[in-house]
Amino acid sequence: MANEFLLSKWKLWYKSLDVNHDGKISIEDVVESRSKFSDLHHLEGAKADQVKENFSKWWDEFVFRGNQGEISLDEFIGALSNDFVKDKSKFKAEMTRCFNIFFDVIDTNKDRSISEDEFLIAFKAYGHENVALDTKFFRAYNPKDGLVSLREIVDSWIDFVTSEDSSKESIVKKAFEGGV
Ligand SMILES: [Ca+2]
Ligand SMILES: [Ca+2]
Repeated sequence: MANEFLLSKWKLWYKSLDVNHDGKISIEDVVESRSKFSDLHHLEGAKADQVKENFSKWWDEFVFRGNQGEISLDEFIGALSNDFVKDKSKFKAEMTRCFNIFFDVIDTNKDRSISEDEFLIAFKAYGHENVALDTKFFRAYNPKDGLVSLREIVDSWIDFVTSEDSSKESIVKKAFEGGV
């Protein structure tokens, strides 16, 4: 069993993926996030199709985890718990892949860093509409010249979903608890 600290972060993660705020994660959240993301980036044609495919694949593999088009909080926590308990280093490797892929999509100009614009668009697309809170979240990474390296952001998320060490400050946890 994962400790309370990690369980509480998985709950925050689940909530953060409920794009349409109806209390559960379903295919509707996938559809809404990918279409908002494409709209906000003004993507059309092949580029929009690519994003659609990337988003769907990511949700299927890392969120639905074998469930069909809907996953409850209990199922989500149960699936993460299982994998975590079975093999922690494999779980960490899987979560590394998860956020490498996620932020690779968010980094639309492919400069291996995340700008405030890219960050705000991503969070808006995922239903986090409070721009002031999203901006505060981004700035907690102490951007240099307006940019945060992909590595730093990805590492903060891997830590968020895998670390049982409650003594370490988590930018992601703090942001979600602050209402992002
Ligand atoms: Ca939902
Ligand atoms: Ca970028």
